[in-house]
Amino acid sequence: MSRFAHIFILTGAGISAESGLGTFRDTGGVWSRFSWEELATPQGYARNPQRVLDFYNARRTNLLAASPNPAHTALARLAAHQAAGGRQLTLVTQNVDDLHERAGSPDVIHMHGELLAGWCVSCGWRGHWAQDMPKGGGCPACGDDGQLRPDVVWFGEMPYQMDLIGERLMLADLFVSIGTSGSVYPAAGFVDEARRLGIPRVEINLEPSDNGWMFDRTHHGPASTEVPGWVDALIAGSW
Ligand code: BJW
Repeated sequence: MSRFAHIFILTGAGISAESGLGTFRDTGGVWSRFSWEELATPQGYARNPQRVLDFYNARRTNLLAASPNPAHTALARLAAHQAAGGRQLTLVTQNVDDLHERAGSPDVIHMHGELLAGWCVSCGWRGHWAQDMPKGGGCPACGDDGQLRPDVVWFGEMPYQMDLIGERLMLADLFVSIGTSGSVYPAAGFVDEARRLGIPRVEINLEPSDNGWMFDRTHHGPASTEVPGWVDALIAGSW
């Protein structure tokens, strides 16, 4: 049985890499092929909405064809184990995909938004959006006057649910980071906050991340094998 009352897990693009969704900063990653300034900032969207919508329409199509891998499934199993023992697991993801939910994880906190959600910059409507996003119109609330954008968090925008995330981190007794380079703030600062709070810290990543030295324990390798192995060990009473 897990010895932890409240496990806080932060995931990044690396956990979905083996599901066929690209990471951002690895060799051949999304930001080596596309300009983040043009595609992931409000200024880039204002300059050329169609270019941004095309980029996210293609990524939405890829996501709909992808499936959760054993790392997603293992975290859902761990959440069920924690709940069965009256303990807690907070899962915060930087990913805009829905693979944690499809694997069965409950209450996922998407701090960088969701690819399968739209936001009308004209009237403020937000909701589920699984098809291509058109330029001009298309908003279910304000119709032709609307202009939809993906409900994702771009550079310079405030990540979602930061107050809730801060509260959950304060209550945690284990911090785990999986598949993130640790280079985008504020998520990159969570491990330092956990360190300040005296919470034990585990990193699972293909290779040491930018802030890998801040972790007490590290597991280096592909998430699809490292995460299930670590979950088995945790449930057996280790960490
Ligand atoms: C595997 C694997 C396998 C591979 N198995 N592992 C200067 C200093 C400090 C901060 C700033 C600064 N200048 C600007 C800032 C702020 C800025 C920022 O941090 N910039 C940095 C780049 C410097 N941050 C922001 O603007 C954020 N907002 C903000 O700060 O508001 C103010 C605020 C302050 C304080 C509190 C609250 C608010 C917003 C950031 C928004 C990021 N948006 C994106 C795009 C989302 C939509 C989309 O998907 O298109 O989010 S960018 C992109 O990066 C995406 C990701 O969620 C995010 C993090 O990437 P991630 O997940 O770490 O991926 P990678 O590719 O970097 O790493 C993958 C890892 O996996 C690697 O380590 C691999 O080794 C590993 N891996 N295969 C296991 N099989």
